[in-house]
Amino acid sequence: MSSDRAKTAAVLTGAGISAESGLGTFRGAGGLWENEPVQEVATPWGFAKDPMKVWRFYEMRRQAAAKAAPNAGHLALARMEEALGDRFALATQNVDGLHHAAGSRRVLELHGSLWRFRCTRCPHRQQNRIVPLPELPPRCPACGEMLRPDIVWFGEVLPSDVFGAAVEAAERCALFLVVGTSAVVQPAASLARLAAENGALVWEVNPDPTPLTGLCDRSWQAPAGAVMDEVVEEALKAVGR
Ligand code: BV8
Ligand code: ZN
Repeated sequence: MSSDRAKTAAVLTGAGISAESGLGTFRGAGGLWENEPVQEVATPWGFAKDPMKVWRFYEMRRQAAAKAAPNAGHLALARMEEALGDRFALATQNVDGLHHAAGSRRVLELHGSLWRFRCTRCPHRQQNRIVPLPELPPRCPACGEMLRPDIVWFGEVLPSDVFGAAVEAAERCALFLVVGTSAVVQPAASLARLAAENGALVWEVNPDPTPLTGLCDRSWQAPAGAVMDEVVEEALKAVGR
């Protein structure tokens, strides 16, 4: 490992890190996808077919996320950023905003955010934390057209600047942490393999095994909230505070 690589750490999180904040994960028992077929609520064609169904799904998620507080897992990662500064990068697949709420300042939101809308016709974008929304679907203040959640649905490309930054962080890091993701969604899940191919240590935190577990140098088969303080301490030792 060359000297400049010994300095940086990168993290990829998924729905599992928000589980202990009371937010549903997608796959697995009671998951979000169990009640709502993905095709109908998390794809552009589902939105085109029945925008109100999609808006009700996201309104329900906004209402749940508005009541959720960051847990020890989110807080540990905010402390890790504090300790490492720009030698740290956090990419999340989550759209709930809980990393920001925990104090993380630079969060690469690979799949967008529940708290941002964009217009389906003009360039208007907005932050929107109004819960509940007074009307569904929300309308564009600039052109009157329907707004959509600023979220990356299946079949849509990830924001290239955000994903590009995550790729760069994965390529240059000495340590890559994967926390709370089933590692089935691409291209986010590929970041861990990319880090490993570039010589990084890969550590995983997940109560269940995933397709990445085999390539990990260390794994904690435990809930993130219970072990992230220890994982962060070990990580800071591994990359040097
Ligand atoms: C793209 C936004 C292409 C919505 C999400 C066929 C057709 C079309 C596309 C594809 C296809 N086949 C493959 C693809 C690619 C597709 C894909 O990967 N599909 C998978 C399912 C096979 N990917 C895409 O479509 C991506 N775009 O490829 O574009 C393209 C290319 C060029 C040009 C045009 C197009 C877009 C992917 C993004 C989709 N949007 N979310 C929303 O959030 O509402 S993905 C969705 O899954 C969420 O973002 C979520 O974050 C993500 C991953 O899920 P996880 O976070 O891992 O959550 P999950 O429930 O799965 O797992 C939770 C884990 O936590 C479990 O392992 C559990 O054990 C663990 N856990 C539980 N409790 C805890 C815990 N861990 C720690 N602590 C705990 N307490
Ligand atoms: Zn508009």
